[in-house]
Amino acid sequence: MAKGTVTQKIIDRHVITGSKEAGKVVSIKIDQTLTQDATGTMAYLELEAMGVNRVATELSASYVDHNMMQNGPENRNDHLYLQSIAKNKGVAFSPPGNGICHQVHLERFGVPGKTLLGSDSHTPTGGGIGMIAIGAGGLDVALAMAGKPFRLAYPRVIGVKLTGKLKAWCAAKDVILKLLSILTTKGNVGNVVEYFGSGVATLSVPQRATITNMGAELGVTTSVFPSDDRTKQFLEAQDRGRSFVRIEADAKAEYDRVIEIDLNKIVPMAACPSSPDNIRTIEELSGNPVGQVIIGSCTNSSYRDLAMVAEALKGRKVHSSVTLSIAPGSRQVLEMLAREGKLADMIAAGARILETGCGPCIGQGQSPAQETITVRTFNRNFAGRTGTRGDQSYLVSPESAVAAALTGCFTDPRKLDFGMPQIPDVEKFNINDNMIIPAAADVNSEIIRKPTIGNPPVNNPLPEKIEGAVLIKVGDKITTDHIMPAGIYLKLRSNIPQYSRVVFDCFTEPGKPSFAERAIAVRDSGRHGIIVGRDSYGQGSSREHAAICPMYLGVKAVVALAIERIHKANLVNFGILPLLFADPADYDRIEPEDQLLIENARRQLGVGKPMEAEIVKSDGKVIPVKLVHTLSEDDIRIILAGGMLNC
Ligand code: MIC
Ligand code: SF4
Repeated sequence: MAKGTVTQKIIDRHVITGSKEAGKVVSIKIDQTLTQDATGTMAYLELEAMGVNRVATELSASYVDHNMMQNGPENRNDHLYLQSIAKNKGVAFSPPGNGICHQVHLERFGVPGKTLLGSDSHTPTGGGIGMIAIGAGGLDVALAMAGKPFRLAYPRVIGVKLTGKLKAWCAAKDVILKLLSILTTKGNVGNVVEYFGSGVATLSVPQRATITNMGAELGVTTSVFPSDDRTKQFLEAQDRGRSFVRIEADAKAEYDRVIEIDLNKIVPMAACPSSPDNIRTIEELSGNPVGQVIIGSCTNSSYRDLAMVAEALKGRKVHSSVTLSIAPGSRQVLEMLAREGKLADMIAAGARILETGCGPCIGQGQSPAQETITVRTFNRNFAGRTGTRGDQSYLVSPESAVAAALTGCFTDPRKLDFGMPQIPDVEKFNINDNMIIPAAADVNSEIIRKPTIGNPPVNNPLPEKIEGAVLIKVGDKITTDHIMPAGIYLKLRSNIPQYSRVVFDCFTEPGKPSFAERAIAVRDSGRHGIIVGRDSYGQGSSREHAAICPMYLGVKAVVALAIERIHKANLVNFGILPLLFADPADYDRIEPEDQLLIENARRQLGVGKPMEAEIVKSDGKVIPVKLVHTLSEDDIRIILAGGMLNC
């Protein structure tokens, strides 16, 4: 078992209940929370439903960065609600235009050694300054704001030993792509990735934050770097030197597993369609024509990244067969680029400058043409996430992205005919917090709630007999983007009845009833919906809508071979049973439209207890199956009640 790690030092100081043994459930105190608008509206509605007057954390911040297209009134209605509820409950508010939650939080609020829970899966970005920063569903974040501890499996710690130093044009993004090629996106639940070794000091905070950010794609609980001199320098440059605390692993720290990465050997890489772990080198891809390049997202839109891009573009021209779009991660980044003339260099080279925010990363505009390659500095390339069906989305570093933008094809940036621009650590960032509304609870202030904002739906207690109908059977690595698409539907996040219509939209065949239509027919017949998944079901985002909307449609259980951490927690929170086939071969025995019957479901549900069920085929044949789960006593209590809002 790991010993003396940064992970344990921080978690142990926050444990409230439970035993500090890998895999055992512990509850920890949460110091800070963050929400973003696409998950935040529901989270604050849930907070209201809990009757909380004022948040109980050291700091809670609410960001608007996802839903900013304002196509119709929904987005702005959400913003007004979020701003007013922030004022009412004592939450700091970062309005649209101020930047992506993770980037702004790192710059202005994050504190080494603290715990941060965010209703966004890329919250681990905070691990770049030595926080234990965890992504969760909105309801868990609402509970943390209410002062309740957060429950998690005490983690195993994977130590990633970094040695050497990155060579020119080889980037922090390539380090995390390398790790994704080793660990892949599945099978890592319950682990924290912790970086150590002599290579750590060679990486700046923005580089570390790129690595911890995209660590989310590994499916781990979080990723963390020590808080050291580079962290101190970063915080001082943000005029927040007083927040610095040194946190380093013991010299003799032990890890549950060690992976060594020699930074000298890192080369430019890409995650190929349509999974962040489908890794190839840029050299292997070189020469393939590229139609679009986008630089931005919470992974790669820091001042360091965009200043490097600006200098590479300076005096050059974007290739005529490519469009290059750039979305700075925060207003701080944008303002600095503008003041230093770097923005002008980007514009002069032909870049299209986008608003600071998530934008194309979550399918808000800039969808690529069909059968063309899009190259992005983002962290996810799940099929269709760009807004184009059959998209070919490649994830790369800003270094490789700018090389593609200048040449019109995949080009190993080391082959460019100029040297990599060197961007030294910033000595003083441009500090301008004038858009942030600081936290000050005014419990009598008006909460603005326009008609597009509905109530969080409530569920019924778990029935004694689950008369399940298999609504869908899907394969491995189904992401929450498959379950609940974002893009043009993102604006429906505050309206569950409407958003529910597009559950599993990507699997709807033309002319055939949608998942929602089938689910409603089953629900109306008094039976229950069942989803069958395979390995690593529910990867990716923290969106609790991937549980709320199926729940609203009458789904009572997800049965799979493995279910990812955040999604499993969301299923529990909304009263859906996350079950696993005890015998993986049963996955092959069950088909869509089969019945899955679980008699005495309430009585059968116990910690570590398998459940007996029956598959009933359309010809009446009955196959007994054993279902297992990893539910704790608390989880079971919540599920029996029909979800957390009934507890
Ligand atoms: C994402 O990157 O998929 C998102 C959009 O930021 C999500 C949150 C959401 O769906 O609102 C995430 O990463 O958790
Ligand atoms: Fe926004 Fe993309 Fe980051 Fe999600 S991954 S928070 S959509 S920038």
